[in-house]
Amino acid sequence: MQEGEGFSSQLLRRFKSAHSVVVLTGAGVSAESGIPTFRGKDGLWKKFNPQELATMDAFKRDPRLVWEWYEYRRRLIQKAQPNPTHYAISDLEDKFGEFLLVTQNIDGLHQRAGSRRVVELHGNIWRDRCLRCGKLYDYREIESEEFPPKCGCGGTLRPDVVWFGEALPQEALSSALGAAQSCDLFLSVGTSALVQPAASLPLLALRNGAFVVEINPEPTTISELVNQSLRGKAGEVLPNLVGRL
Ligand code: BJW
Ligand code: ZN
Repeated sequence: MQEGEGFSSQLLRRFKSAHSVVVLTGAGVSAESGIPTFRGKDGLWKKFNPQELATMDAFKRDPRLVWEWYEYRRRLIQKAQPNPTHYAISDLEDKFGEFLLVTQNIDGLHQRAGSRRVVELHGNIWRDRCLRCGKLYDYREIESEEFPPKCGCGGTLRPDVVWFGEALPQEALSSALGAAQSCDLFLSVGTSALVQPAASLPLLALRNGAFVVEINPEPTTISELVNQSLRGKAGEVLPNLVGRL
């Protein structure tokens, strides 16, 4: 286990020789931008019950409540700026022949930091989808005066994010699975690795011979399984590591 400056020579060697790299990110990456994580001591879900808010059943039962929760989170995200971790990941992209950023985050901060090859596993909070016809809307272009807003077809709009019990976007998931299977270096940053199927990606990479590195201030379900678990805040560890490459 290394922190800050003290990266092992094996770790640096693996990074320097890697050709194909996958980075998986979770809410911890945006924590240093002021966006609360889901679980953990300051997690969103200490205050809000996910079963009441992040499921289709909840939305059917009380769409206004769920919309208000997303409106609250959009306000938080709108005020937030990408942090040094987002920029370090964007810099990493240029250093390798093959690179894929797989994010569970719905906040769009990676793209704002310049990342281009990004797969969003759990959707994006700035997009809405009609429950009736499936039409996608940029949140900022919604003209409906109703709340919750309606599509031109009369259907109710929902945030285009993935709730519990829902399938992940097929193309995003298959790109992520393919990249995890064929990469030689896999970096898991700021995720508790509790939510499936994203949580299986580092293990899939490991099984296929990749060197797997985790960055997290707390131990997670995969810490004991990966090749190196770097215990620290992503914003302190990752820019430092990228600066050494
Ligand atoms: C730092 C830091 C710093 C802090 N630096 N780090 C039993 C077994 C297996 C699976 C299941 C099961 N029961 C149910 C399931 C399935 C379920 C699941 O996995 N549940 C588990 C909780 C058990 N999964 C699903 O339902 C998925 N769909 C599915 O399985 O479909 C099957 C299907 C197939 C075909 C047809 C139909 C269905 C969907 C999962 C969707 C998850 N959605 C959410 C909400 C998105 C929208 C929204 O934001 O509102 O996604 S849940 C929430 O968790 C969100 C996140 O993306 C996701 C992951 O959380 P993440 O990112 O790891 O955050 P945290 O808070 O957990 O962790 C933060 C970490 O950061 C911590 O470790 C901190 O220490 C660390 N940290 N500061 C670095 N500065
Ligand atoms: Zn519609």
